[in-house]
Amino acid sequence: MKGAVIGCGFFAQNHLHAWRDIPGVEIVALCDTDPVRLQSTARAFHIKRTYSDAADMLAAGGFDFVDIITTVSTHRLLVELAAQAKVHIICQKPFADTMEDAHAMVAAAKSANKTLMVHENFRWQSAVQAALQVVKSGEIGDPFFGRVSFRSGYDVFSGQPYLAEGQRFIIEDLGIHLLDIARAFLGDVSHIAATTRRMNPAIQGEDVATMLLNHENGATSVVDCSYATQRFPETFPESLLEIDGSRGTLRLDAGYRLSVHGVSERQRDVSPVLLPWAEKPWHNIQESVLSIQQHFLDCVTRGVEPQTSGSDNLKTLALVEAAYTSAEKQCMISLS
Ligand code: NAD
Ligand code: 89V
Repeated sequence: MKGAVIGCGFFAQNHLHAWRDIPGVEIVALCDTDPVRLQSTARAFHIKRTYSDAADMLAAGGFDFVDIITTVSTHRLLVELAAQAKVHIICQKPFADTMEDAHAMVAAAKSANKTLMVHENFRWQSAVQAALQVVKSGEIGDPFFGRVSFRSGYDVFSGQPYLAEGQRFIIEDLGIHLLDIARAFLGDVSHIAATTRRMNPAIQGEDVATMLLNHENGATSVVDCSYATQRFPETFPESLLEIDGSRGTLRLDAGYRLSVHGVSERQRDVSPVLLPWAEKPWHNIQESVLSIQQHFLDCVTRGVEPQTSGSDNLKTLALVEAAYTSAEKQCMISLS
């Protein structure tokens, strides 16, 4: 399978390392509007075809899929161009700025009869997958409560300066991952209520959010995130989990410690592997990039819908929108 990449910035380096690790896939073309990033990435990954215009690259073709690793405002245009070029598409989160754009992208891929997956990688972290396996095995019974928590004081702004500039920050950038994890454990959501706060005066958007979710199956979850939490040891970028079921409980605590109190009581270390190109503390996220890209290729090859397809991601994106509305209006929002 041959692929092309649009966007050679901060996070694209992880995608490119991961593509190189997956047997049977080759990235044959690169595109970035920034010539310096384009050429340095092409040199680092030995990619010969380079383009400053995505339309030119897609017109030239010669690949089966495109990986879009640009920031959100460009996604709709690039996804629609890729759909017109009849290639499969994997697109970074946040998928869209508006629900209208998200629906348009899903429709474009559908009419081209091509796979469209959102690169929603947090559920693919190995520690989260280990916890999901316990719940799916039925060992803790019917889950009725969940907590997904990410609290950190890590400086994300030096690597990703745009995160400090938007009117929206933590729900749109990070909460979106945690809402997707809550959906993976407890299913779709009927109502959400949220509060937000900005603690860091140097940024524009909110850096603290607390969300309460009613799931369609009757379960409740709390999804809380903060980049204003000075803690020791620092847990970036770990998502901590609590799941209570009718027959037991599960905890994913700091330091990747998974505790299960079900049929038996046990604790195990579910730390991610440190891939040769990865570095701590990002190795958790970097490993999940490899896993989600492998999932994308498996689904394209088998012709099945990926877990976080464009159409599935509409539900996560709707939660993000509803969380902001709830925080602004100070009320619970129905998703129906
Ligand atoms: P970045 O700004 O460092 O890189 C984006 C690159 O895209 C830049 O080099 C820019 O020149 C290029 N670009 C922009 N518009 C373009 C266009 N029309 N055609 C070609 N190139 C274009 O951003 P980043 O930090 O790499 O983030 C990219 C995306 O990845 C964001 O949506 C971000 O939310 C997401 N991200 C996801 C994770 C994760 O774990 N899933 C982590 C970090 C970032
Ligand atoms: O995963 C992300 O989207 C990143 C970070 C972990 C910093 O929030 O932007």
